[in-house]
Amino acid sequence: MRDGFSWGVSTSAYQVEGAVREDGRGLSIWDTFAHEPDRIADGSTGDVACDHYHRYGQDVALMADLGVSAYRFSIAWPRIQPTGAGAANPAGVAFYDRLVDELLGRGIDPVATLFHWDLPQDLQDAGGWTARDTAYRFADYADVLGAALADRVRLWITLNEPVVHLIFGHLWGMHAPGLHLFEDPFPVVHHQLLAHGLAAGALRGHGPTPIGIANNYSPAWPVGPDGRRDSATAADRAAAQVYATLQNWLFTDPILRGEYPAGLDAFPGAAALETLVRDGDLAAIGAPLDALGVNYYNPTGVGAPSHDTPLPFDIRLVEGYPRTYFGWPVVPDGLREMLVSLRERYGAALPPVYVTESGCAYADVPAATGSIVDSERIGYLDGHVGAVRQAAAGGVDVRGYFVWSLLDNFEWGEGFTKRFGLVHVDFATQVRTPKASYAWYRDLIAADRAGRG
Ligand code: IFM
Repeated sequence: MRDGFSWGVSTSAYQVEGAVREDGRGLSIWDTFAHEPDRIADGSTGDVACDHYHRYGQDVALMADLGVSAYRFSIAWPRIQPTGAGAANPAGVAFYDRLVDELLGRGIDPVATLFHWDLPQDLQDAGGWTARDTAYRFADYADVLGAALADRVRLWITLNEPVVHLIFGHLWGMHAPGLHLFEDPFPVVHHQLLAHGLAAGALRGHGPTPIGIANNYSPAWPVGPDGRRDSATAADRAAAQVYATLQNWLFTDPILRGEYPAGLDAFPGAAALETLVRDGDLAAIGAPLDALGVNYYNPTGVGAPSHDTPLPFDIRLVEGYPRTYFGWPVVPDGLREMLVSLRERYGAALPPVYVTESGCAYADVPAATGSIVDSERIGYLDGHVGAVRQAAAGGVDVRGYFVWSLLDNFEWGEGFTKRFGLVHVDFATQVRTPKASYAWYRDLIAADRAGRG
């Protein structure tokens, strides 16, 4: 990445690309899942999404006008290897070649995520992340990408939010692949981590491009049944610690400390790690990393389990804060708190941090004039940029901030009902309309650049 602070925007392949049956792309678990009845709130799929596959030139122009210095996108594994193994599909690689060249031509650093949840369906049919072989397949895929793009990508992100893929995809079944592995989740944990480690090793063979991983981090706040912190009991506080272990440390300790966190015996199936972890795994997973991606949206309210649940905690709504259209509490200081917690836990082992996702969903209904005045989003982003500045002033080495998202897009199980973009997308016409927050972010970036001289 270039020197100085990176201002960016983020998207992911299945959420924006569309063109799911073009140029030899194979099926992913999200193609399968979204086409099943009752999986997606509005019955939509990512078949077309924002049609970014065809309109990427227009979208990069929007980024250039915004003034961002970096764009974080993800690569659809089934475009590169339609079945998740074997030779690269040249037409799939060519799309990312074109995208990367377009970005560089506009002075924007390409930040490429290798996996943002769209596993090739054939790999899922062979066990998906429950199978150790998927980690080896991922390393081969990384090797293909390294050979094709390492000369131009400025930062690699191996996995996006493995903890969300675990919880939503493999425990609660609300995301693809729709599983409920409450009794035996640790193969999905360890094989994702191993995939990260092996892929990082493969990418290193293609040159010095920095490598990181992005997780979803959230301060675990003990709250009582009324959602208030001051009514939390000792049992709620203990449950919050267990939750923090799952959400924040499970996928980070092995990478930055070379070991799994203490306290995993609170979770069913943790004993399986004894056989899952083979010689050399932790060394591969814990190899030095160049960057940590922090995706932050809100703190999580946690209480002691109050009903029959396979998990050792209850998730509770945090009360006392405004909420986004998603119902998530707006707590900018939670981002500062999380960044400081990471620095305190990992000390010198914490690599430079990039806030790789920060954003919010609001209704964003266009006015009669067509304009979209998303003042709440501006307030949200302003608060979170402020939190980053405070964390940096407090000594956390934060090198970038990426808004989720450039465009309104396919929000997984919520379909198109939740809009996160700085740019409004009319999904019937594909017309893009920058919102007021786009102009606000453009001005912020310009002012920051001017200030830095
Ligand atoms: O849209 C998602 C993204 O894919 C991963 N992080 C959270 C975002 C908002 O839910």
